[in-house]
Amino acid sequence: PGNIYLKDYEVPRFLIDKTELRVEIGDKDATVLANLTMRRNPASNYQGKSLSLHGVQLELQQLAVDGRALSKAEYEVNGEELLIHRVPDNFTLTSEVLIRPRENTSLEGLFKSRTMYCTQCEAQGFRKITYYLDRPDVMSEFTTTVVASKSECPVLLSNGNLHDWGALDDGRHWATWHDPFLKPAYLFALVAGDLSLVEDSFTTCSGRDVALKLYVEEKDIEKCGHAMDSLKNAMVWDEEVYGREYDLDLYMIVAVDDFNMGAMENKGLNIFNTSCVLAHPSTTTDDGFKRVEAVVAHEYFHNWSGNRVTCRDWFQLSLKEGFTVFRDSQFSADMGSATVKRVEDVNMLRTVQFAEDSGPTAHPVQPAYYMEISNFYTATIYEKGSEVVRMIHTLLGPELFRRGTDIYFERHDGQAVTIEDFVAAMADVSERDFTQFMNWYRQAGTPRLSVTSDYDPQQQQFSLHFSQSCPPTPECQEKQPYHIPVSVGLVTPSGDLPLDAKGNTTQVLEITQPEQTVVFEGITEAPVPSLLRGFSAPVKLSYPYTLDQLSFLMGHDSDGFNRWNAGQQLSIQLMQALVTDYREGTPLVLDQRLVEAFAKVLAETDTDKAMQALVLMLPSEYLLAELAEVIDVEAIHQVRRFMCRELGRELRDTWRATYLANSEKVFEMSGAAVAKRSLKNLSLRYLLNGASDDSLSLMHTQFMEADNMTDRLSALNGLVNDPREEARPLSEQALDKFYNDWQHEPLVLNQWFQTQAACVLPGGLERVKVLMEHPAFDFHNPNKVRSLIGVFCNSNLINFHDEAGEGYRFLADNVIALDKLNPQIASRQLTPLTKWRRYDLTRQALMREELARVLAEPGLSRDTYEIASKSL
Ligand code: HT7
Ligand code: ZN
Repeated sequence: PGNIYLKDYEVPRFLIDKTELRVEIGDKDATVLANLTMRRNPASNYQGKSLSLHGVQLELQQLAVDGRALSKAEYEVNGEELLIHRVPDNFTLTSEVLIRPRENTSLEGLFKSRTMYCTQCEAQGFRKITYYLDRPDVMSEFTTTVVASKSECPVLLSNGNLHDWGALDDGRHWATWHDPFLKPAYLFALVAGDLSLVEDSFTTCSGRDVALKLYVEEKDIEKCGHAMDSLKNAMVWDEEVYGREYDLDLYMIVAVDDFNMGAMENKGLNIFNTSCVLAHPSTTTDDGFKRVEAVVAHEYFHNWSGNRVTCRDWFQLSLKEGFTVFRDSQFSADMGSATVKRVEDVNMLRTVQFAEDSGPTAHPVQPAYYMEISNFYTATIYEKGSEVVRMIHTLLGPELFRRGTDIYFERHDGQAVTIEDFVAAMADVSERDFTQFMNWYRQAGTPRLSVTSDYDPQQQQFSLHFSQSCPPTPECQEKQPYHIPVSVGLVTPSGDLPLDAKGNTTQVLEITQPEQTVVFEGITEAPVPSLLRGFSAPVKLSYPYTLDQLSFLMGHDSDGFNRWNAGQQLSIQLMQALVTDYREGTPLVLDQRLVEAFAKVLAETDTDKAMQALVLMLPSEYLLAELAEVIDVEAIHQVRRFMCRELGRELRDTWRATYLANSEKVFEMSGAAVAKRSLKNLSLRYLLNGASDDSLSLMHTQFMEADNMTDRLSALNGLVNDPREEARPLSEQALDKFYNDWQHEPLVLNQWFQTQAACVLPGGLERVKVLMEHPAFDFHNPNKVRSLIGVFCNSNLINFHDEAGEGYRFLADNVIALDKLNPQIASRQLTPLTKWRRYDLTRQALMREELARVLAEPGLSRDTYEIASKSL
């Protein structure tokens, strides 16, 4: 397989004004009858007579142009293309194909999940349903008739509004749906199954009533309330913050168990992975609740950023995804704590996206080429894309940014456009030049920003010197400098210094040169600079902070994000020094400054408890790995354990007091209660890490008595990871009890698999292999694969990277097996092996060997081939 290049983009040669589909779902297979009203595209300079359509795994039964059946000589099927040799300028194309949803394990196109039939068409799944121009710049008006057995599939859904329905006399029934909005095929959806309904309604800002319908399996009917509330909150928020009103009379969400991603924003008919829509305190953790809120909002926001204004081609994927992630992060920040949300997002960006950006699959937010588009639903497109939009917001300020989005939506409503169109709207409202800023979209890699400072007491000047660079990435060796908004404050013991006549204490500096100095005048005492407040740009910042300066910022910075960040930098510096000690065989000693800093945070009474918990959480092993020159798995793991143990031991009484003070008798779902639970469970974990005598019984009691999944799972995690001999029977009992109590809840069993897959005690791989044989494990279900294989390989550093290389062999074997069933899931699972260059030479060789074995596999999918070949 070869690459597809952005520079080769051509407008479509033909357009499809109307798409009429009749999908008949039978016992064994389905037939799809398509009537396409087509015409030559006046904007194309193509003069030829032939028409090329996309189609994959379709069994063609009939083909006609303007009602005349075509003879075999008039068309040919070449691989994934149907070529009709001659078509008129305006015509109707009729085709009938046979497809096999029951055998479709790729979960792309039309497939069966448990008792229901459903579709996934983004990015190129529609071509598995019928022959079509399956590209986002071909937008059409869809009318869809779904036919299926009335007893097996009482519910028949598609996009838009229900137009007509009826019964056939053979036990089947039908429903016709019409979507008045033009849309590309990737937003098409169809569902047929036995589903129960939760209904609500929403009155839009202009007074229109919208019916809200959530379709789930009957057993899940009690778990829909949170998604429905989140949807209504998102609808109000988008009206208030972006002026966007919902446009159809109906908004439907369907929950399915087998789904490759989190959810899909099909027009008027979102399809969700059950894990991103169902929530109940007894089965779902607080983090799970937050995820449901965020994903429901994300898919809803796509109705404007993605559906009404869509992408011209898949190189523009971040136009809808980056922007929509930015919108959903603003929403989550408004629904809860903005600083907590920012910390969570930045943690994810630094561990996952920065690692991607420095590896073999690094790509720009607007890639210049790809082999398989499904591989480009990445942290770079989504999270870095969102950071780039956030920087525009920072540079323009909220009012101008809103004017920019208004202009963008107005100008391009009903169109398929580019990232350049989005930025042009921002440039027009602000009269700013975004030429250099476009480097954020076109260059891969994480820029480094080194900062030093000088203070001149005579001149009362404080200077900051900035030096930026960006390491080479596969597509670009020499990087152009970036336009970096750096939000800065100057902190002294008496508070932040005013930086302008208005008394503002934060200023956004615009760094555009490779080397640049900024001088602050009238500075009467030497401040500690608070740099990149709120993480104003996705860069790796370095400043020669002393440990004392970091402790000072932890206590004094007025920017909540930077108070947290100072604590993280303090821990990172100490951990990195201990990693060196560990490698050199020097006994490990914990710096008392960290203990003091932790004690101070624990003593605070006026801080948000969720924030307190985040400050007290040490950087993860994966963050330390990302920062290391060569990843020393053993040293990182042992040092982090050592720090957790020492902090647990030294502050034992405080952890216990904090645990007790934050334990509530009655469960509550408020923000404050969630924050309390996170601080309580963190305290319990430190008690356990410090091996306090009562920690096991506290943990066990919490597990047995918990009335919610957050507390129960937190205790289970603690027990399972406790290295003490006496913990083993308790942990085994707890795992058995958990399984027995929750065996009928697939989503809860995912957590059971995850907990065991992430267990850091020796023997991890053997445990995972045993679990793969467990009757509740299902290789066809992506959630199960992610929970067991994914968690073991991505979140269990010490066990996966065991130096014998068995973990690598296990992953390669599974990728090869998965590739035959579901290439999208297979290629994603391969990610940890692609990072081989970061490890020691022995591990490098073992990882490469496994990658090479995957690559040599005959019949490998384009998805897995792209990742394996680019990594080697
Ligand atoms: N826009 C959706 C992307 C998506 C997807 C992509 C590839 C394969 C399967 C998929 N399911 C959903 C999800 C979103 O970002 O909102
Ligand atoms: Zn999205």
